[in-house]
Amino acid sequence: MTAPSALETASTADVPAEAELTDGYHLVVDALKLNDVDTIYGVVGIPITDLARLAQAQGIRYIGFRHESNAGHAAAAAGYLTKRPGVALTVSAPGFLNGLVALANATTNCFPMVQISGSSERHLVDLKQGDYEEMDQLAAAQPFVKAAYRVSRVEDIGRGIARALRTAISGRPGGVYLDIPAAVLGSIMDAEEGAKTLSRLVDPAPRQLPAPEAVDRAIEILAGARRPLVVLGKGAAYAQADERIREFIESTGIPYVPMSMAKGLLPDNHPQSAATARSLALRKADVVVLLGARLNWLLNHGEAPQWNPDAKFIQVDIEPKELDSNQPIAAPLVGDIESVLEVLAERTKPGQITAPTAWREELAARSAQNVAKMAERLKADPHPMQFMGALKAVRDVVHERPETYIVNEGANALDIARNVIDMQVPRHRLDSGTWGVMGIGMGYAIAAAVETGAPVVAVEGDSAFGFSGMELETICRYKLPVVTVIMNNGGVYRGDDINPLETDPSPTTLMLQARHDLMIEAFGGKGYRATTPAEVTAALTEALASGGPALIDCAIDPSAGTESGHIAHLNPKGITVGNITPAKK
Ligand code: ADP
Ligand code: TZD
Ligand code: MG
Repeated sequence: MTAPSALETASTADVPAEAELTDGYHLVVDALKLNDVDTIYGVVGIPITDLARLAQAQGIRYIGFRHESNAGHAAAAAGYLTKRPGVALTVSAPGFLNGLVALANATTNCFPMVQISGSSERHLVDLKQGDYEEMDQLAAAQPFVKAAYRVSRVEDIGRGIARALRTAISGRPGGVYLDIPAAVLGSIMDAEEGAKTLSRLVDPAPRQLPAPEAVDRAIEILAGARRPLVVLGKGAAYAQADERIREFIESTGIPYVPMSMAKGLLPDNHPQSAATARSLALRKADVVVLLGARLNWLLNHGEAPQWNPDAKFIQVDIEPKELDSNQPIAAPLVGDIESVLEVLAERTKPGQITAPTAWREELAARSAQNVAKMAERLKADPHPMQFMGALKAVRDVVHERPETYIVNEGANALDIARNVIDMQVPRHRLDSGTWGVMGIGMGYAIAAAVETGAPVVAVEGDSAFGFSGMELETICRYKLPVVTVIMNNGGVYRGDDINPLETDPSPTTLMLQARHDLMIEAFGGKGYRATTPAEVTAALTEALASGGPALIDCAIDPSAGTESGHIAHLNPKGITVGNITPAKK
């Protein structure tokens, strides 16, 4: 006997025979449309295949992936780029779990995202009777997300979706899990009654204004600063308060340091950017304004010696719990960045906050020195090709096309690209983020292309690329303008590590001779192999001009790169074991 399908088990008992009917599938799609969800990223299977079909038939764009993590990462990036929750759709148990990595990562990055997953029969799951893809998904999701909800009755679908979207987008954005059991999708109800259960969110992410006295406290501290500094984080980019931020920075003259995804909020060549004098700026600043940036590991927790131990922090954040997490916050400003800066501008007297010239000049002088040093390094063109040479070529090509989105992951491939490739417009750089996660590459690239229609260049370490490489097929299937550029140094960090026993390749070794360019050709995309910066330039120029899917495999010196890139200090020390050959420095 085969198991009854969700539709066969659907209850129609309460519905009069002549009434027009609807079902859970339709109500989910209607609720999403009513709330302006126009794209779903997912992988189909029982019990959500018909949900994806119906969504597509009703005009929601459905992007089908090869693995749920990548679909989830795409939804997260869509949320970040559009300031509306990205939606991922997964099947029960394993599909759900594959997607959960991305949902947890979205939560960590404060990106608004909803993962909707089908789930198995509740009564079988709860008694652990061994259903197909059995799992208590609601409980499993709970520790990793901003919130997790389950819809248990067809008449609650509208409420469940509204609640999930609202939770993802309001306050500090994050990942929300919404569990919809198969039986609920297959349940039937009167169409008119069903329509009444749906609602459109009013003001999904309300503005949050700071208290005037909190703003005055911050103004007073800033007015007395001798070496003020602003740190722009990805929360500032997400806030889409670009004009306000520019006005605040430029009217006060305060130097700023952008975190990686805040690059481009103001163009990287802005005279007040202290990105190229970062260590000096952090070490000496006496008053620091954190604008949508957490004092986490990426900012050394605000601790000496990287920071001035006497620095006072002013933190602008929408999440009150964030304050004092690492350092005492002298002036907490809880609210959304747009509103906080608006009130701050209103309450600041003309000329009250001005960055002293001596400080600006000190940073500018250091910047000039560092830029000159970098220019020297970029000029060198050794063979075999180094990261710098390949990435300078990428930089120069995309500089001509500032509308290009940059996606970036890897270790050295990430750290060096972040420094070399300057950004000119806000929210055009997407990277490994707060967790430093590998695997976001193709998902983020697909979302950037789908959501904006603009060209995307994904700069990938060869290891990093492997986590989502099969999505090249997705990129080709949807004919997306994504050019993947692989920094192929034949390994995790480096390609020249040795296993002293000479039995197997070392733990960090990958195939240096791998031809990633041939992979994309299998799906009809255009592959290039580049062994010199000039070849990178030619390939990328041609690929971007074509507007179609392409991949450039860059042959990088296997001895280029350092273990763990710029975060080697995070490796636990232990005792150095003499007979193990570490990666050469
Ligand atoms: P980065 O990694 O770039 O330093 P983080 O992800 O650590 O940035 O910090 C982003 C911060 O921005 C989070 O603490 C989040 O609560 C906050 N945030 C997100 N959106 C807003 C907003 N609209 N207004 C104020 N703060 C925001
Ligand atoms: N798994 C996941 C999901 N995230 C991770 N960050 C890692 C593993 C560990 N890891 C890093 O932190 S960077 C990296 C791994 C596997 C890959 C580095 O190699 P690469 O870059 O080829 O991508 P470079 O240019 O060779 O340094
Ligand atoms: Mg590598």
